Amino acid sequence: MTAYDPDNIFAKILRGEIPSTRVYEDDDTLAFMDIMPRADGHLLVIPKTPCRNLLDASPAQLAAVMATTQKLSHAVVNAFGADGVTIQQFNEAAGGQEVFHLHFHVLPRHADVSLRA
Ligand code: DGP
Repeated sequence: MTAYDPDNIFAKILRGEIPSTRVYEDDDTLAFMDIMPRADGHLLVIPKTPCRNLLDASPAQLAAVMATTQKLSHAVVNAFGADGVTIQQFNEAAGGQEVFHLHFHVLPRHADVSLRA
């Protein structure tokens, strides 16, 4: 697998080198709003430590990111009055990944409302 690139966009967001709308942070994870939201409240959860994607992740990184993903899923259901949540996660270009720092999409969902393209 290609090595982790410390100059990927989310690494720059972590270092504060480019702006983002941060919504949650703890010792191990950061969450911020997706710049191209496919649903109102679409956010991204990432580990603070370098990790290219699921195929490169340690059990500890996955545990931390999933715990935050669950916490923020509850938060968006409450904040947006959502009926459900879709979690998306892509690995390598062939798997649809565009930014090569592990991230989980949290997409609040309402009944009968499709995700935007
Ligand atoms: P993917 O790797 O396929 O999961 O797509 C990357 C996602 O990251 C996509 O939904 C758009 C989002 N994104 C890309 N660049 C930026 C950025 O500079 N800031 C923020 N907040 N989100 C970004």
